[in-house]
Amino acid sequence: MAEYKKLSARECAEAILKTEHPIVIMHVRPDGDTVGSAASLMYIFHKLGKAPLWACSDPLPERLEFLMKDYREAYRYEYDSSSVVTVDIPTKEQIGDIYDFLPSVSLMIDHHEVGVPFADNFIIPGASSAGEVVMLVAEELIEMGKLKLDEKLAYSLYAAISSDTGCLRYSNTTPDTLRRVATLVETGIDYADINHRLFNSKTPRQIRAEGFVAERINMALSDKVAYATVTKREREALDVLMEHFETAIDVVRSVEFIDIAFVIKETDKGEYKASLRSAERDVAKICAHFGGGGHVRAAGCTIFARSIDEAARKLLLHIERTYYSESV
Ligand SMILES: [Mn+2]
Repeated sequence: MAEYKKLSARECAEAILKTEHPIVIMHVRPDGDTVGSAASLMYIFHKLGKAPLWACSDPLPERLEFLMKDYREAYRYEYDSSSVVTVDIPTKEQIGDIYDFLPSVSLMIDHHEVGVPFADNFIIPGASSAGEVVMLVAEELIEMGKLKLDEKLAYSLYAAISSDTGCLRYSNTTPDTLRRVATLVETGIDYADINHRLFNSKTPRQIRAEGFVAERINMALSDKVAYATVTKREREALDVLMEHFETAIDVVRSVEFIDIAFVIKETDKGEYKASLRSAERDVAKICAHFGGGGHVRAAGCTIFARSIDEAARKLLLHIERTYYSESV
């Protein structure tokens, strides 16, 4: 097994200065953190006189396109001559289908607690967001006199941090996060507009997906768990895509007094993908049992089962065994 170097913020900044022809990679099913962080890196590379490109295995959701509009996506034929930098990606599987076409990864920047490094890396496990980790690197470049924090950089960094902290509401928001955000806000960014785009502004299909899930909330394990399931057929009947269900988990998690919320969706390939959230329990641990992962409070996994109901039963059973067995 190859040994990868753990870099300090300064070493990561130096690696970025040395990178020629960077291609910035976002994770599958891109969220606001990976896109905002990638946009920040694109901006940094531009300012350093490089000509960065970006790539992602999945299309960017419409609501996040505004973050990347000034930057160019790589064509496949450009991959080979590029240095690969990944952001917000804990394992190479999370790179998705394009992994096979990319040259070996030269640098990874991340914040996941659990992962399998696949390149020299700068990882701050438990940091609020990849955006905050990118900001640490930006701070080094600023100190080295190579970069200035201006409104445009602050805009995408703020978007990344705000996205993964649920608008600075979740427990991953530390005093340091807030101090960094204060620095970003001082540049004059319209943070209210960013938050509106990230959290309040939804497409009609996204709202339809949320409404569908809201009507199908089930309670289990003495009302400590709330969940909903969506089959491929139900999704098609609603004329919505997987990506439109991204925020549906927030509807389920808003049920009062619960410990854990989850949504299981059947993909086009007939796999059962679960998203879990909790304010109290370690759901990354639950997901790890099924070969998935994520964060303590927000994680996901794919459950092997013959039907979506069986997938839900398997997940409930494992949650029960892990957290509620004494009370049953
Ligand atoms: Mn993230």
